[in-house]
Amino acid sequence: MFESLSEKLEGIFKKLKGRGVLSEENVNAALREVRMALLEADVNFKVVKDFIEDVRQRAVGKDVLESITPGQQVVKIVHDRLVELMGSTSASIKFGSRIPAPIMLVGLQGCGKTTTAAKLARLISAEKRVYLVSADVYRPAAMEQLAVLGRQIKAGVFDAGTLRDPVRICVEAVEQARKDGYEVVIIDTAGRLHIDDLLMEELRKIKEKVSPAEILYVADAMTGQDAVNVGTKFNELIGIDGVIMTKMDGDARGGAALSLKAVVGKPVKFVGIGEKIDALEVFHPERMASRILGMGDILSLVEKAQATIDEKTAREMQQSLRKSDFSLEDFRNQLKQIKKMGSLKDILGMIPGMGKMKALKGMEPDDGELIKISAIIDSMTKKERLNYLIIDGRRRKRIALGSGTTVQDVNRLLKNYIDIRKMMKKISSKGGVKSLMRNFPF
Ligand SMILES: Nc1nc2c(ncn2[C@@H]2O[C@H](COP(=O)(O)OP(=O)(O)O)[C@@H](O)[C@H]2O)c(=O)[nH]1
Ligand SMILES: [Mg+2]
Repeated sequence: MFESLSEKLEGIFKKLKGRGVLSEENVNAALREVRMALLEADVNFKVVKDFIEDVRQRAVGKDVLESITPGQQVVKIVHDRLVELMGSTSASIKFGSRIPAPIMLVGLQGCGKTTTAAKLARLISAEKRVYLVSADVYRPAAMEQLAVLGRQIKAGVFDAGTLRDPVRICVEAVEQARKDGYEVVIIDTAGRLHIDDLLMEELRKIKEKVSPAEILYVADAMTGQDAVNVGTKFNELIGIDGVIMTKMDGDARGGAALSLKAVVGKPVKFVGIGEKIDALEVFHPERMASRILGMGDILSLVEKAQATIDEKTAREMQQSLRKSDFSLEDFRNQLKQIKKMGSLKDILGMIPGMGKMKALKGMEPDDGELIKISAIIDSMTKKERLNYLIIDGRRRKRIALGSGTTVQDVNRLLKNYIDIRKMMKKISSKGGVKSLMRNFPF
């Protein structure tokens, strides 16, 4: 998500922060580069123009240029402006007071509505009883697709039987949900390749009959500015309360996510980051801005950890991440837990500074590699595990032999470990992750 934009901005700001003194021309030059980077990320042209102009006005003042840390001040201005651009605070779903609360998903065909309906049901079902209904009577197997997903997450799914009218289906589903004591009904609607009058008419009727607590527009990030234009139309014709941006895991440049709030006026509430049922995240503008600027996202990391492993393990993990004597044994345990949470690269990218560590880029162990790493560490003596410095060439050979690997494997593991250890040292020497977050990079 936003990798290429993030890399460019980090490069631009690194130059800026390296200077002790900044002139107006320095700022303008940097902002020209920021402008290019945003346009290349497919952010709406007008949004970019306003963004740059606004940052310029705030950045070239005396307060900033004559401060002790002008470069960092400029980065902070860009950061704050990015947060505003994405809607400032994370916007949660408003369920209203009616029970059940209908949540209606709308969007073009293939944008990910059905998948997202199930993902959203899974997220919400941590707190509320959720019922799913498909109003897609056109695409063969559309209803079955939702039913299958619904079974996976153990949510209730409305059986439309012989009903063929989408509006009736929704009305009866809400009625059924009420009878069965569900608190939320997620309505998955049909899509079309393009916006057309018939579809809009149908969606309007469903809206009128069901009065959804929220209508969420599901946007495919891969379609770039089209997603923004289509969103504008849906908002004009139906009225939307927020956006779910799917496929942010793909090569989408992310520009749509940065433009939607400014253009359509509705916040992105969730982002889809994969095909799996758990690949949906609450969208946090503040954290996203930090991530884009390479400032890491320790909060998301902790949240993700808490969702996957229990809170106690998460706390221990945080503690050992901070521990200065991060031993090879800790390293092995971390890898095991991180594996449980999903992609190592994603997780490490959230730790301040980690995103920048090239050494980590290629290091995303699959299960096979994890077994290898465990085998190597198992073949070490306790003394070696606690003090890697004593592992000389002779010991490396012995460890390789004992673990059925090669000396190169052992070398690589030690190098990765030493790199990560350096990171950990940095984090702990500044008085913990929290203080690092506060001071980094301003
Ligand atoms: N990579 C990725 N694929 C997604 C995401 N959301 C949906 N998809 C895929 O997009 C395709 C269309 O999804 P579907 O839910 O059927 O779209 P619908 O026509 O709007 O209901 C499916 O292959 C999904 O697996 C996402 O966040 N990331
Ligand atoms: Mg569908």
